[in-house]
Amino acid sequence: MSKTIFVSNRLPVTVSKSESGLDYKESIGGLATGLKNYHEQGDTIWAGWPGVAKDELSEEEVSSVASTLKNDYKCLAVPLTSEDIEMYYHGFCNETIWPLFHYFTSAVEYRSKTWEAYKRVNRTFFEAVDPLIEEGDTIWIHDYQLMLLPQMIREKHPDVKIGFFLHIPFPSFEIYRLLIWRNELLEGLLGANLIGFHTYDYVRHFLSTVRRLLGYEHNLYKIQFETHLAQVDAFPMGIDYDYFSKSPTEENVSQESLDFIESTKDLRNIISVDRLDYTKGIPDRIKAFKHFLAKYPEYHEKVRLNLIIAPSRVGIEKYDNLKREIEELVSEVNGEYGTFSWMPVWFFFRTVSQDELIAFYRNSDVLLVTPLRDGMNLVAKEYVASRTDNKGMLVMSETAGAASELGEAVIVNPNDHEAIANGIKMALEMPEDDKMDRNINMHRRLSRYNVKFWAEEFLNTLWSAPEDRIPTEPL
Ligand code: ADQ
Repeated sequence: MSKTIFVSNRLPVTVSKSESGLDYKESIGGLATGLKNYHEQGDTIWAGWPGVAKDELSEEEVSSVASTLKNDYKCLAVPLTSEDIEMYYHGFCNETIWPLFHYFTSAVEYRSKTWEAYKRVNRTFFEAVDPLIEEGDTIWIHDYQLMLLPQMIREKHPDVKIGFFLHIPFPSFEIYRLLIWRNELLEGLLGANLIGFHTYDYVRHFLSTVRRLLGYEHNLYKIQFETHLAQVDAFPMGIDYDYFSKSPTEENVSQESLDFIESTKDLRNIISVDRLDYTKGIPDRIKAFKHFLAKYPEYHEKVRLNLIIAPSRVGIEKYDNLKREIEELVSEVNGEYGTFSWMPVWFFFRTVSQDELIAFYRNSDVLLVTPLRDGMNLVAKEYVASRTDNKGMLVMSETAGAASELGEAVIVNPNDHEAIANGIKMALEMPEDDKMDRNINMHRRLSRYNVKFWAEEFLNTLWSAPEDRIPTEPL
């Protein structure tokens, strides 16, 4: 019987090693939730790196991790060394692809050593999944860490269905062309039968890049590549709407959070939730909030910005510097505008549970999410879904993929502090019936196009993707 193999850099479960032994923690978050149903019920296996380097484990531990993941989680551990993680993940993935695809061209490092590591680790993933692949199987590969894998699999297994989904933006041709290894990555992707992006803009960018760099035209989003057709389309990722729109059970929310929420009841609350990343536009957001306080003094002592930022890529200089910059900006605003009884910005540097997040979302009048670039941005969708009373308002930047689906939000340019300040005011002062209308429309869309819909749409399209040549004259 045919099976489905999911492949992503990380598994839906993270293994860590402490003095008390090996610990297994299930990941929450979009991808794990979206594929959960398929993974639990179907004939599936999920391949990825378990989160702990091979050389940090004894031989016994390596085999114990492999068998626990296989038997208890239906996962295949792809063993990576600390050197792999350093050169491939921290190196090529996060110093080259991540900044380039988010339009941070001056931050991009072009190092042939990390490129070699990227190729080597994609090959390691191939060697790990290769023995599992049988005729009739489906393979769904995720994200920018594994862009060479589709073609590697295609070469050895020309008849299996291969899907690829990119979770980050695909940049315009003028940006993408800067990459030294641009053709290799495109050819790697074109090994897939179906290549999915969050938005039609990314689809357009990809198609025009393929045409201009490789000379392949598309016919109705289908590209004839070597002996197969690669279909390209947009699949905007949704959220687990039912989860976010249900009431959190009080026992899942810590007393500390409940007390904090209670203490802000008399204020208008603005919330921001992000992973620490320079693409998320956090410093500009704080500066814009400062501008809001300068421009609208009637809001002094009445409003608060709560920043909840999850630690990410810890120990990397750029990220450590960003944290420091945020801390300095927060104290600057608080020093300048705070009073003995009011602190305008609260900064929490931690990951909170999903139920706590829902409790924070529900207590907030505004979600301020202003990434400079973001493939989608699920936080925006989670906030709207959580405020089932339709009394919140989303202020979001136009450069997040989610902006093309949530047009009823207050949409701003994330570099324009004046526009963000005015957007905050507009959201805080929006008449209730206007807010209600906008939110109802967004709820309708989010509940229908949820994460399960996303996964089903992608897989159904992959299963029905045509395999043969396009039956037309050459273009
Ligand atoms: P991310 O860059 O991680 O994802 P996002 O889509 O916002 O960005 O997802 C973040 C997830 O982490 C959300 O589910 C959010 O609730 C959670 N989260 C963030 N901060 C948190 C905190 N402090 N505590 C707890 N949870 C927190 C990448 C791309 C995005 C794309 C997704 C999915 O960069 O553009 O939307 O993949 O494809």
